[in-house]
Amino acid sequence: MKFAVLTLFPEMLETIINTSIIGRALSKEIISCDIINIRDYAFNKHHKVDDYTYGGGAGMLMQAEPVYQAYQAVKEKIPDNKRVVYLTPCGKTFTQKMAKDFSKEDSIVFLCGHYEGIDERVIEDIVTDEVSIGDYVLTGGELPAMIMIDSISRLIPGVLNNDVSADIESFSDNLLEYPQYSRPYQWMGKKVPDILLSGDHSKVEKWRRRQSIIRTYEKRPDLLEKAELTDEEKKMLEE
Ligand code: 6GU
Repeated sequence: MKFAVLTLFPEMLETIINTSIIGRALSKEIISCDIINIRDYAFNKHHKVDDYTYGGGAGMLMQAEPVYQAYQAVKEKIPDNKRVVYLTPCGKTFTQKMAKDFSKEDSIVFLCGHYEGIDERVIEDIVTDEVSIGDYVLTGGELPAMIMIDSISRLIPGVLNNDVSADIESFSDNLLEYPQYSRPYQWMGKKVPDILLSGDHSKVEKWRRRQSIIRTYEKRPDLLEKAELTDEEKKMLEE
């Protein structure tokens, strides 16, 4: 997977590319991440990238031309790129299903807006997907881009240590993950549920599934509507 990020604040992206699992995936070259400073493509005297909005109103807008030129530079490096994601509160809310779909692409370009946004004409010209990460307002698209890179990367084979775990966790089946325990067996007077020590793998799996369903019912009942439950499991919740 090749990621590219068009931004006015390239230093914001450093935390994700230098750290932990994503940093390791980059050094293993399973993924790559090219950070492009849009200001480097403002070919005017003061590298100006923003201006007032036509029609008036508070704040500055990112101008079309530097964004367009920055994207042309990306296209030279990734000529077959198909997805340009503009991070905006006006976009479709990001979900695990979207992360899974994006993880099948060969490359994704992220466009991060700042100030009051970006001139609509360049959005119409280059953007294929508008994505939001939730119903609240941030100062720019960099954190949302990092969130998308993180959640997409962990679905790419080889990024996580164990290939199986990416898909069995919360949300892939619209259920929250079951509780987990490590040593010691007893901590602050609380013991690990005995079934987890029984060595009976099928009993453990049944217990975990039940815990997932109960948790989802208690913490995120909205998710349960989309979960596929057996008749027996539905009956359990009615009791
Ligand atoms: Cl993608 N951008 C900004 N600026 N704010 C947001 C967002 C994106 N998603 C939620 N809030």
